[in-house]
Amino acid sequence: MTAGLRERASRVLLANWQGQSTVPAADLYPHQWSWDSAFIAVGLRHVSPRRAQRELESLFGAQWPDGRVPHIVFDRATPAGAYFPGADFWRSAAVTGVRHPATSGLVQPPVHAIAAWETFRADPELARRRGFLARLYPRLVAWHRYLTGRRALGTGGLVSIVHPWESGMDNSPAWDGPLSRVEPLPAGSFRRADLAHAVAGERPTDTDYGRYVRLAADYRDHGYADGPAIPAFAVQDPLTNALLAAAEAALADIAAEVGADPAPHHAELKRLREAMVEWLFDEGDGLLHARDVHTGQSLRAGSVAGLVPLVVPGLPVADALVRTAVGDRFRIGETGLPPSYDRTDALFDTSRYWRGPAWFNIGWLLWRGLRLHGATGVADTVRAALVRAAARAGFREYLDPLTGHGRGARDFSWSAAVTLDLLD
Ligand code: 2M8
Repeated sequence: MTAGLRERASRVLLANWQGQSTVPAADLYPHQWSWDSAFIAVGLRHVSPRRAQRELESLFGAQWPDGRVPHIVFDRATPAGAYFPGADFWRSAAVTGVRHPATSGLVQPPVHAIAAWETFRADPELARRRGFLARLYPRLVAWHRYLTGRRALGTGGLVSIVHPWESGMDNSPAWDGPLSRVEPLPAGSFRRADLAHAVAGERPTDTDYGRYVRLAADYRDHGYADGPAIPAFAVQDPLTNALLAAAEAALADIAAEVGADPAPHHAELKRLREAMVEWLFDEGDGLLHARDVHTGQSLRAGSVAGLVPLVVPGLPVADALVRTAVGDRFRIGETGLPPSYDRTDALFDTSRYWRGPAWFNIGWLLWRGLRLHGATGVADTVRAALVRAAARAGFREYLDPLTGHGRGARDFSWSAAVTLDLLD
């Protein structure tokens, strides 16, 4: 079964490869996405280390002069109406001066340095010959500097995201509170393309979209400037900050490999780790919660994002997070499929996107984090459950966390990619 699964996963990645990068899913997401590409590289390195390197290189080829790595890099060959909001909505060239590739102006969680290091490790000789890390390192540094410099909007020195799309967990119930302050654009004022390829009950609502588009248009109309005014939606997200901290650890390894000084990256890891624990960790709850930059309030919610800090080396509250992961709210030790939201909460929904379904990339992150902190038994359960789900349901975008039934897009790239990595 495992041999066949590896083969099937590779075929998905080969089919979704566009020549320089990989689409998350052929119809629903026909361009390159930032954090998808990182997870894809982690899997692709087992199929073709060269392609995995190119995946990341093409993404960073679209990096903005200010260091931001855009969340979507648009494929010129794809018809304009295939995805909304498309290149004509974002108008990136007005800010970057670069017409091709056109990109969005938002970002996604910074998992790239981790992917770059894993990609390097798959074939160090090839990577050295191609100057893979030597070329990528300064770009990764600029990317992290953009986040810690331009996006340190609230107190405590943590990075803020300014749109739910930046969290990667678009319609998480954690965002319901801050989003309720945003007046949605009327549904008729734009045309969603996602519903042509997906079940409406498994996607964000029209009201969600009205708010997403309003926030994105406002950010664009302010020239994608990060200040002095703080956007209507601005939160310090535990997943984004945790991945940045873990990525700084990877950047220290990369720095050592390319002959640069790893010390600043270790220092940055320590700083972010301390700030996360101080500002986002809730001891009573055993979880990290996002913090609203406008109110300074903790957005208490049962998002699995609050467990992702397990990926951070040396996290002092790791034991508490492991207890929460195996407790009633997530039950990861029994099912192995981490729900994206607290299964005991009234807002938990087994089918609607980031409001409950289990996702392969999050499972992969928790698998790594659990192993890092010595919870190998739970990590093994997660690994086995994800592999079993992929074998039964195929490489679906997400899964019903209670039954393992597939939901969302089929032949979804990061599901195939992390399965390949888990099988290795
Ligand atoms: C989903 O987000 C996009 C917007 O960026 C969408 O719904 O159109 C999310 O699941 C996000 O995490 C993911 O990167 C993207 C592509 O797979 O799809």
